[in-house]
Amino acid sequence: MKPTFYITTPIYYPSGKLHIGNAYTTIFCDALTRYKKLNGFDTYYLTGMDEHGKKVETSAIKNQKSPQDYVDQIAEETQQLWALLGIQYDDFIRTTEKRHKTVVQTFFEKLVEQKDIYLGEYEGHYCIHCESFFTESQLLENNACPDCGRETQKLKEESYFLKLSKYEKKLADYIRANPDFIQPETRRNEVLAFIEQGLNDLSVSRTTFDWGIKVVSNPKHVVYVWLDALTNYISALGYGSEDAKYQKYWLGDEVLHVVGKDILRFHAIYWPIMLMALEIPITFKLYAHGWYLMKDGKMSKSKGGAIYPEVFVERYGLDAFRYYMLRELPFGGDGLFAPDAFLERLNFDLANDLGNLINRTTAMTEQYFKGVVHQKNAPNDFDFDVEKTVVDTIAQYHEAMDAYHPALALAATWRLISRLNKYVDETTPWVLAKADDKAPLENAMYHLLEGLRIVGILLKPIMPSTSESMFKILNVESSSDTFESLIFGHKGSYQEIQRSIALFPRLDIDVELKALNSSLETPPAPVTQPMAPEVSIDDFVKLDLRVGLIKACKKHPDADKLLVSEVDCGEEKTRQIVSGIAQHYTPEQMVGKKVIVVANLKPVKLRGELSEGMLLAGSNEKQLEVVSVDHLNPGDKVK
Ligand code: ME8
Repeated sequence: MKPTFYITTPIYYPSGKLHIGNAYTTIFCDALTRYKKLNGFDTYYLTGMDEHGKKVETSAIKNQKSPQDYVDQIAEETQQLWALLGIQYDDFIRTTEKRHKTVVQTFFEKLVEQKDIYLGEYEGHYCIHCESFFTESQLLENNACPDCGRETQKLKEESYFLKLSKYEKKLADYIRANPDFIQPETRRNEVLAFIEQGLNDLSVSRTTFDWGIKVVSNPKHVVYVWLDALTNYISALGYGSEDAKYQKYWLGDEVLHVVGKDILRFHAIYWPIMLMALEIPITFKLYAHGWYLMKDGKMSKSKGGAIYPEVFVERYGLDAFRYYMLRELPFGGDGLFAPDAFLERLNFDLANDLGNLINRTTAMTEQYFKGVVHQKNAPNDFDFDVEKTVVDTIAQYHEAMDAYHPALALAATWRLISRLNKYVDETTPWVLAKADDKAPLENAMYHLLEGLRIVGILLKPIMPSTSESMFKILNVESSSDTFESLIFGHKGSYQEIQRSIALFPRLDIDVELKALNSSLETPPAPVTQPMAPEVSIDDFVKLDLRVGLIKACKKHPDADKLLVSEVDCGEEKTRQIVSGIAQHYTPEQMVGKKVIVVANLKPVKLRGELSEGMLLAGSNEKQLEVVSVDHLNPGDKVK
């Protein structure tokens, strides 16, 4: 039976469009999954969305959508992005799915029953962005969040607590006894130091909003979004119901959670303690990677000002982007994502080193041997070193990939590529071609072709379509493109080599930099902007649009961005409509306006206030304007 490998990304918040930082984690996991598969593992790759919590609710309101519609849209866009990036995941879990909610509710009740979760009261500063409470002493100046620097809100609420303190010693012992549980080691030390300061019990429910999973025995509480989210790693495997996947993969051979350094504590402390309390085996290892930074600092989904993958993939191809992403970030550390460095890597590593080697080798094979080359016993002084470099590279590559370190695996592969380029200069095939005896020339060409075949195999997990093109050009049959065939000399001869088209054309850096900078400066389209799919007139007439007169308007008691209006739509009673326009209009400016109302929209509660319809408004990056009319009367139909 094949050994199993279960790998997970964090589940992403749909608080905005996903950027290259999120793409990094997902490509990283994709490359490791492909590697393990090629290495004979039965793999299972899970990713998904973390769809509950105040932050998501706030983003939905900003986009004038119900939370469910909003998360549905982002989940779809995210899956489109993963398709664009060639991500081969096996499951995409969304925390709003029933299969997930049931498991979270069962866990919560079990922990309440066994008194690992108890009811108390919480007073503290809450950061909506990080979905975390902080004590006064943890805050930065002006009550700012110590993790993200945003303003926190003071909250006091009844809350359930998870008894972290009860498990703190057991967890520290576990981490010490399992040195490879948290990687890299610096992160492990950070976690141990944090535990040694003593763990406060964790507030694990909220009563101030309701976009979350309800606590069954006390439904005015929703489960804290992190407790909810962490459970995805086993709810997706059918834990507690049809659990064949749980048995196979969670209790299997290798389980890896890949996370960014900012969410280490949640995965290294809360998650294992939850599992300990639930008596579920801790089978996973945790790898915390660093961050891609921009020249002016951190990237943020909700604040905007991030870099998005689409520009790079569309202009330079997917493999160039995957290569850069996995090559540039050091193990566990941060790295800079800079367009000029990206372009230089494309020119040096891909066009010069790899592209040139392929072009030179195939052109010479065609010119000297009409595309047919056999292994020849006509050694030269440089063969041994090339063959040794192949063996060393393969070993270093496996070692690096097994240690979850694709950047090192790529560095090793590029050492082989450089060695092969040097071999061309050393053997000077164009000089050998002048001799009558063609065996030494054929031997040199064979070394280059075999070297390229090996490079093609090593690139499979990271640059899958490049290796596919290389195999087409070199006419490598499928039995010679596997990990088992990573042996110099495995393929005895080459036939019908195609002269390659340039896989990675050399770029004019100045021209590209200008083009890139201008497309990066264009702010990304807000999620509501792309043109929606075509609808028929039958769909359109389903909307009942009416003129509404704003009779009264006030600020929402619990949300700075919302106004609550009383609107006369020509009916017996006025309607209450909540709109996300408070940053653009005062309540006084709204009263007396005749607006356009979507009158047959299903009522929803927005932060506890009923909203029976929606006002039409147009907006761009800078402003928002409510659509209004002058001469029509309340209740008039708009078509
Ligand atoms: O944290 N470079 O979701 P999220 C590299 N929902 N990685 C980055 C990055 C950057 N610039 N910016 C963000 C959450 N990330 C939770 C997870 S899991 C049970 C719940 C990484 O969408 C970040 O480190 O805010 C994290 O690992 C991931 O993107 C998701 O972030």
